[in-house]
Amino acid sequence: MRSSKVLLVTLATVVVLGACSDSDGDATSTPEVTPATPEATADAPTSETAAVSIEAEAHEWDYTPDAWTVTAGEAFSIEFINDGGVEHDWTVLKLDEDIEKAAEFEESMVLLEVEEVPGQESRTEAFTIDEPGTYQVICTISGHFNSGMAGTLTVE
Ligand SMILES: [Cu+2]
Repeated sequence: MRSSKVLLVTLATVVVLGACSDSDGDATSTPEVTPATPEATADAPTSETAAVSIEAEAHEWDYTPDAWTVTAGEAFSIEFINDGGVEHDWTVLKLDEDIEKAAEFEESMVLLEVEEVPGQESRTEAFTIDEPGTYQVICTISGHFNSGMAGTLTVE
């Protein structure tokens, strides 16, 4: 009994010592391997999320720019920057749902939207529109469309 315990302790010591000298030997090669992995994984999400990025800056009472173009069936990301002092949104209406005054607007006309962003804040979202066409973009916050917050999203 006693002699086998001693043997076990001795074996464990050899394993620990062996592990120590092993990791010391690998120490020089480990840093070379590590940087390659983050680079490889960083590339993958970028190509997945959106090939095209557009930007819309909101002010009282317009967007800059007020016309954007994206590709049908391909994801795009929209960076919506509210440079104004009150909340604004960026709402794309369904094809052929163009309105001429805010009173015509109904929630059922909405294809997609970057919902209300407070003044001096921004948000980036990604969308995909499959059907080519010319889509009307409006700010749905009361009074804003009538004051001129509208634009055009061309999907081609
Ligand atoms: Cu607005």
